[in-house]
Amino acid sequence: MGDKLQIDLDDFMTRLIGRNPGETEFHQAVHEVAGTVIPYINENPKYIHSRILERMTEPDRTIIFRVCWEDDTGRIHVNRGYRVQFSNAIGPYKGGIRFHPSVNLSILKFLGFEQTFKNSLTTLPMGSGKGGADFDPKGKSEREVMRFCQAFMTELSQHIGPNVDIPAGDIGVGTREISFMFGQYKRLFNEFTGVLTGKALEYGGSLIRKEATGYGCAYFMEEMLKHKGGDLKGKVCVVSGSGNVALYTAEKLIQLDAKVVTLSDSSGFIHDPDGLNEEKMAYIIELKTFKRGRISEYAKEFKCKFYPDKKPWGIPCDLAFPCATQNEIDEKDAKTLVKNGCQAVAEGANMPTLAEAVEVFHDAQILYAPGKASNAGGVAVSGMEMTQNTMHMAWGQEDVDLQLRGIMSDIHQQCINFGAEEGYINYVKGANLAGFKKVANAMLAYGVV
Ligand code: NDP
Ligand code: 2IT
Repeated sequence: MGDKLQIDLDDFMTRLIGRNPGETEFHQAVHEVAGTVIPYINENPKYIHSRILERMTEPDRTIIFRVCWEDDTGRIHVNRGYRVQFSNAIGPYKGGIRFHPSVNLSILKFLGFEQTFKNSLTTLPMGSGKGGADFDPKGKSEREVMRFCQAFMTELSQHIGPNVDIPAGDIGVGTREISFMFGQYKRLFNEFTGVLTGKALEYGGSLIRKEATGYGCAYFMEEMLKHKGGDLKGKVCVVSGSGNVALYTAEKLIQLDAKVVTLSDSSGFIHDPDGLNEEKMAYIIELKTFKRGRISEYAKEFKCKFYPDKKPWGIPCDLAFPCATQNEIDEKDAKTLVKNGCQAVAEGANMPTLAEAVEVFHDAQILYAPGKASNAGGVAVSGMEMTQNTMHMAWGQEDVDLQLRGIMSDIHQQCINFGAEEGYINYVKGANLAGFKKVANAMLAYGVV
């Protein structure tokens, strides 16, 4: 064998960066996981000899394709489509599709890699994947979005299937886009199967899937506070984003008697010191989901302040919920949050907190839940959607919500089991180790494949 009996983090990262030049988001995601699992691997040499970490950081396969479509004026556009099938060690590839101009291979590899651990934590049998395109649905007509989705699915359909790879939504991909893609898959294959999740209720979607990531995020925060003897009642919450995850995080927080005072989009944030309520939520859900408007319109409607081109982390709060995108909390933001008395952070987005900012939270010993734990509710209910599709039946709302709560509580327990330190729960370490162990053991069982 001739291998050294220990893995060194710097050495491992140097080799990973050499093999994947320029993929900075992917490096960032791997570094976070490697930093916590390498000490564990070094205590368990079976994982070293079998090169588990090297294998886990190399996707099973990456598919990159051209997507050609015509806009309403007849102009032809060319976008780049991707599907990164990361790991099917514990189940078929599973993960979202992102349509955003910033999409590139690095971003999709970081998301696919994170998904491996997240899906493992859900307790359900799901492998990991992520896909998308550098297409911007913003400002496009319905028919343009439809034509793009059809063109995208025409190629993607060759590589997915209900037992192979089951995509879902992510940034820029909601029920509308999933519907167009499902329709195209059905047309191409003459098959009605659960090949996508996040479908509308009329054709095989699950109740609570739309709400699941946000609700799960609020439930996870509740679990963290409960473990320390606290609760959500009256807590001032700062939420970023105003998409699928942010809106339903806010909705559940309000239902659980917390006070949500901010939301944002890529043009800035609103601060509503009185807090959002049911009526304001109904307005903003309509504005964002159906009218596809801007968050600044909320400020006009409810006469509160809009801060253009700013992030909400300077607003004093008890709890923070980054729910927009990656790397939205830097070191300075983290210091501001801590200085202003923030007690806990639960990530609705994937990797919204830079490594230096995570260190600030850990140094201040505030509760900090990484997205792979706190936003796993979305993919968990996707897993339930797959089960319902296979059984040709639909579960009721309470049933799905109860299962979602149970899974979030289970993930929290796994974080405690693997992340408890002297007087502090290190949720990053807990989530990474618990997620790693299940996948690694499955890989060991398969031998060298
Ligand atoms: P949506 O497209 O529904 O909403 C995204 C929100 O984030 C919008 O308010 C958008 O503003 C804002 N945003 C996006 N990119 C940027 C940016 N570069 N800078 C500032 N704001 C930005 O996406 P989701 O709510 O589905 O996803 C949000 C996050 O949650 C992502 O990190 C995603 O990976 C993660 N996630 C999603 C899950 C799901 O089930 N959908 C599950 C688990 C995690 P604007 O409209 O102006 O672009
Ligand atoms: O990041 C994520 O977990 C998602 N975008 C949801 C994936 C899914 O398959 O439901």
